[in-house]
Amino acid sequence: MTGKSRTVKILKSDKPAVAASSSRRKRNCLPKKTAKERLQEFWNIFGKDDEVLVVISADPDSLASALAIKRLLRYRVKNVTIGYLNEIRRLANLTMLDLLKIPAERMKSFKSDKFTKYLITDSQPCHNPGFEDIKYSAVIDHHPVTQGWQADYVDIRPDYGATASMMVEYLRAAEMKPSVALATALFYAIKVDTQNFEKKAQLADAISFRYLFNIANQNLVRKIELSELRKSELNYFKTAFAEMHISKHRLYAHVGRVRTPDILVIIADFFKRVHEVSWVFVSGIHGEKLVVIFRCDGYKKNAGILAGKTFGQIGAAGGHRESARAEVPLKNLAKADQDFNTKTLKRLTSRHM
Ligand SMILES: [Mn+2]
Repeated sequence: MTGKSRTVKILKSDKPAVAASSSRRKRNCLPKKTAKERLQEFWNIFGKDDEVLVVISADPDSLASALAIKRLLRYRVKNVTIGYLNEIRRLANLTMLDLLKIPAERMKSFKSDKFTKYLITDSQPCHNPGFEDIKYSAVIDHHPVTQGWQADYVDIRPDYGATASMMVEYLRAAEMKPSVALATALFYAIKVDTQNFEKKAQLADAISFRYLFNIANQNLVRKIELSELRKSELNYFKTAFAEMHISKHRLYAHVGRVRTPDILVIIADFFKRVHEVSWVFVSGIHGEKLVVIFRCDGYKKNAGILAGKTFGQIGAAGGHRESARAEVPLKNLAKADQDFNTKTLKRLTSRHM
C-alpha cells in the first residue's frame, strides 16, 4: 500500500533487469529458452484426459491470459475451465466478459476438486489465500517472483508489462492466430496493465501489442473502456458537484456513503481535468472506513507522501507522485471528525501542505 516502496520496486525491476538477466541465467545455468521450447514444455505437462482449471483473480490481464491458455490447450486436454475467486464488480471488466463472451466462472459456483490439473496465471500461489491450498501444475505470470510454492512448469517474467504479452508469444509459437475476441481481450489487457504504455513495459509488450492491433476489434476496446459508470452512479457526481469546494487551486469534495470506492476514483480523475485545479481530494465512506483519493499533477508535488503524512498514523495510506489513496477506519478518527464532511477533508489535508 505504501507508494514509496512500490516506486522503488518499479525502478529496481525496470533498470537493471536487462543487464542482470543474462548473468543471472548463467549463474543458474539456464540458457534463454525460445518461445517454441517454452510452449513445448508447457504442452508436455498435459494429457488428453486432463480436466484443467485455470485459477485467476479476475482483471483484464488475467482474463485474457486465461482465455489464451484455453485456446492453447484446445484439443490437447479434455476440458479447460476458467475460475475466478473475486467478485467482478468493475463495469469495464463485466463488459469485457460480456462482449468478448469469456467463459469464466466464479470459483464458489462449482466444485474445484474435480480437476486433474490446476494452473494459475497473472498471479502466483501466495498472492491470495484462496490460491494457496491448490497444487499447481503451471504458473505463468509477470509479477515479481515469490517463494514458498512449487509447480511443474513456471514461466515468470517480471520485466513484462502484461502476462497477455507473454501469452501472445505462446500463441505465435503455436502458430495459432487468435480469434477477434481473444485478440481483443489480449490487446485490452496490455493497454490496461501498461496504462497505455505509460507504465512499466518493454519492447516485447510493444511487439505483442502491434501483432494484436491488426486482429483486435478497436470498437469493442472502446466500448469496454467507456463502460465506466452505471446510471445509478451519476447521483454521486451530483453530490460531488454540490459539495465541491475550491480554494488555492485545491478542490475538495466529500461524497458521503458510497457502494464502492471505485466511484471516488472516477470522480477524482474527472476533477483532475479542471485547468485551474492542481490538487484534488475526494472522500467517501465505504463500510466502516473513510476512503480518501488524492490527485495532483505531480509537478513539485507528491500525493503519496501527503497521503502518508495526513492519514498514515491512523490508517493505510500511500501511492505515487500523482495519485494516492488513504483508507482509515472511522473509529480511528478524532471524535469531532467522525461526522466527516468536505470541511473536515479540507482541514485534515491542509495541515501538511
Ligand atoms: Mn497483469
